[in-house]
Order: sequence, then C-alpha cells, then structure tokens
Amino acid sequence: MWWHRETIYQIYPRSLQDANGDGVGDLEGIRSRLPYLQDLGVDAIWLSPIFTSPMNDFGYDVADYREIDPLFGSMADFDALLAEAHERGLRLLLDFVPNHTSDQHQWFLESRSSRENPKRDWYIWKDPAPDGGPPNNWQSNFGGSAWQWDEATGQYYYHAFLKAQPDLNWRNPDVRAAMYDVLRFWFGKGVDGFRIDVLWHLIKDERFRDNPPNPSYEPGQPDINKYLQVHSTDQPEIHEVIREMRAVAEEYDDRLLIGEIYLPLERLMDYYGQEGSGIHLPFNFQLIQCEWRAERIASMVREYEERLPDWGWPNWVLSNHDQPRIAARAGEAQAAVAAFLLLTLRGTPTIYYGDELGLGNVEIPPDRVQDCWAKEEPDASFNRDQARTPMQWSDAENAGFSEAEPWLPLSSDWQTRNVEARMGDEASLLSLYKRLLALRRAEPALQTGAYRELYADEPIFAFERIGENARLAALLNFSGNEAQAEVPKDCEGGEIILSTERNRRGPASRTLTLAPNEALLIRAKPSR
Ligand code: ISL
Repeated sequence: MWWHRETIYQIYPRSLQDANGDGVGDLEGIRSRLPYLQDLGVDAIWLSPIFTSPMNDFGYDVADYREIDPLFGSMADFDALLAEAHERGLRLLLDFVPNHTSDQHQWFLESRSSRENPKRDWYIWKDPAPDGGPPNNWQSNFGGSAWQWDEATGQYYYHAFLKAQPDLNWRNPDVRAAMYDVLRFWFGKGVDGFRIDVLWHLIKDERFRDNPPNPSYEPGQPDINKYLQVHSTDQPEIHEVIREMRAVAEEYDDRLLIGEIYLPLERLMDYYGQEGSGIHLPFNFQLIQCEWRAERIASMVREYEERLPDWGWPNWVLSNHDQPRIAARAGEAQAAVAAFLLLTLRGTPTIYYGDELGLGNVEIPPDRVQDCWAKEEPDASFNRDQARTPMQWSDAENAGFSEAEPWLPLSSDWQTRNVEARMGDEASLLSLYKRLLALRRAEPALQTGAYRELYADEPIFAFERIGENARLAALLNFSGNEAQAEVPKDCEGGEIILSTERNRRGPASRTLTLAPNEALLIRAKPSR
C-alpha cells in the first residue's frame, strides 16, 4: 500500500496561496505551489473541503458535494490541479463530510419543506419533549443544545455542529446510497482517497437516550463537555457503514480512506474493522493530546503499537486546522524534535501546512475573528483561526500569499518566517523537514521497518526502527537542557546519519551528550 511508504501534507485551501487576488486561497494557488511540495518531499496532499458551501464552517457545511465552490475556482481548475499533481507524482486526497450537510443543501431544503416530503427522513427530525423543550440533552460541539426548533413543521432537527449543519440520517439507506455515489463521483475522476470528517458521529443511538453527565466537567469548559457522548456518537452500527464505504473504495485501485475520529485508543482501534473491511487509517491524534514529555510520549507510542490489530497500519498527526499548532503546544524549540518524531515513528505521517516553518498560533485581533466556533463560544480558550493563518512564502507584500489583504493576519515575524528565507537557511526547521523527508524516502527501515522502544528516561526517549538491511536508533531530547543519552550497544560506533544539530557528525560513542532540543538518528553497524 502506497501509504505505508508515503507522507501526507494537509492543506487548508483558504490559506495556502491566493491566485485571484481576493485574499483567500484557491485551487489555482495550490496548483502554483505544487513544485514547492514536490521539492519539500511530501507524497500526497489532502485538501480540506473545496465544495459548494455558504462557508459558515468554511466548507465543512457542504451545499453540493459534486461542485467546486467558486471561492476556490471551477471544476476545470480542479481537474487541472488533479492532473498536474499526478504528473508531478503527488497524490490528491479530498475531504468527505458525510455527517451533516449545509442547511442550504437541496436535500435539506426539501426535508424541511414539509413532514410529508420524501426527503424528510434524510435528516433527524423529532417531536419536542413533553415539556416542549428539545428531545434530549445532547449538546452541539459548538455550544448550546444540538436541537433546532423548526416553526414551520413543528419539529426539532439535530445538528452536532452549527444549526446551519443539520445531521444526515445514516440509518436511511437512500442517504447511504446517495453519499456512496458522491465517493464514486470523485474516485471516478481519479482522486486517491478521502479524509472522512467526524466519522464516529454518523450513527446515533436508535432511541436517542440522554447522554450521562460528565463527572469531570467544569464550568467554563465548552458545552459539549457537559455530558459524555455515549449515545450521540461511536455506536456499533457505524462499523456497518464503514464496511460499505470501504467496499466502495475497493471498487477502485489503491484508494485510501482516513477517518477523523477523536476517541480514546481502545475505542479508536475498532475503526480498523476486520482485515480488508475497515478504515485504512483511523486518524491517530495522540501526539496532539499527549503531554509533551519523553516518558508520556514513549508510553503512548507503546500503547498505540500494542493495541494495533495485525493488519492495522499506524499513522501520526502533529497539528491540524482544529487544534493549536505543535510549535505553540510544545514550544518552538521542540518543533524540531516533533518533526523528527513524526517522520521517524512507524506509520503514515501527516504534516500540517505551515508547521514546516514552525508557525505558532497567530494572535487574532477581536475584530478579525472568523471561526464560527469562536463566534458561538467566545470564551473558549482556543480560536481555530489561530492555526489557519496564511502560508508565508516570502518577504514580499502579504508574504507572497495574496495581492490583497489576507483573510486572516500573518504571524508578526512573517518577514523572516517565510519559505524563501528558511529555504536558504541550512539550520532552519524547513531544511530539517526536507532532510527528514528525503531520508524517509531513501530508508525502507523508516518506512516499513519494525518499531522497538529502547528506553524512556526523562528527558530522553529512544527507539529503534528495524528494516531488513538496516537498524536505526532515534534518540530524542524532550528538554531545553543538555542531556546524556545512552547509546544502544549495537549502535556504538555507528554513524550519526541525521541530527537536528546540523554539525553533528561521526560515529556514536557509548554515551552522547545531546544538545538542548536535539534529536538524532544512528545507523547501527552491520552485524557480521
Ligand atoms: O471532538 C472534538 C475534539 O475533541 C472536536 O474538536 C470536533 O469533534 C472536531 O473538531 C470535528 O472536526 C471536524 O468537523 C467539524 C469542523 O468544524 C472541523 O473543522 C472538522 O475538522 C464539523 O464538520
């Protein structure tokens, strides 16, 4: 499978490159940056949604699954992007948003038009509770009740996110058939796979029972944390839907399905399903959620590796468009260690655009807030805009992102934190990403070799990747201080093939003094 060897790069389409001068990124912009992605050394790009949408949730509210939103371009632009990506040896993954549509989708307009409409049951409509209130206590992920009253037809509809994002009824076979045809439409064009939005949400409890209170909820947390989502998400019947989606993917060669699933590891693993019928890659967000300390990370990796089913291929993610960026979470100095970890652990890495520049969470002035969640719950500690700011290409006006004022501000240091400046700097994080990606491409041990933990002894985490003809030991210093690291016996005298410290060279001694925030890789001498 290609994703066992390759690296994915996530693009937030509004923010990679604007080609038409409206301050928002677009498909032509992305196409113009394919040479950069090729040179960086990634293999597949995943685009967050580009379909027709009123953009209440920036494309995660789809009004037509088979059209490109004019903000991003035309179908001709899409076809050109796909063709050129493939010519350049890059794969293209799209974002499938099956849990909900926009309230402007034709299906929902029909569904809400009357109780008798044939599409009524395509969404989730319920009578009020006996007191006239919402049918149950389920909360919207963006705050408040997840039920919206519809005066005209006298029922509530369910929306796990914005009220402008009504949930589809995945228990209805016609909904399933229509959505599988959407997959076929894009697969037929040659799209290499999909990242599937909130996959664990699709099926809800058949009886719509109240969720139990969350004992660790504290006032001030988002509303969604008030209850444990035991009845509103992660229902057993989701696995039947996944089997069907996988069967659609299997109608074509070599297509990848990735599921966005925020669940604890023991629940996540179920999404691998049975061999040949589950999701290829249930997204693994452990590096986003884990405390950034050597021992915590090591035991998390151990648990993840242990729980994987035999046929389950691992994957790793450091950041995405919903979460604080890695450079903000772990600190800028640790961003290099994080990159090293992402690209040397066993499993498909997904890089989030801009992380290769060490972009942090960009400060958003109150009058420039765009994120619908931040608008619904202004007190929440994190505004997703902070991780969605424009890519910084050069020190030209607007960082070379656009001729117009960008839709979100640039980081304050954009004149030096940009691709052009960092590309020419051998000591930059960007250069490290390039070296890591080149090494990963050249080393089968890093792609498909086994993983073995060596030790975790604060602040050092050490592990090995074992291929047929090579053995590589990674030593990572999770602190901002120098630290002594023990080198495994059979790596003594082995060559240090890559380090975050550019001048580090030569054979490894029995113990190594790692520089602050240093990570390195030693190639064991071939055993006779
Ligand atoms: O559960 C979460 C994390 O613990 C929430 O952050 C949420 O479920 C998650 O962010 C879902 O994200 C996806 O669906 C949303 C959209 O706004 C996000 O951008 C998308 O990635 C609704 O489509």
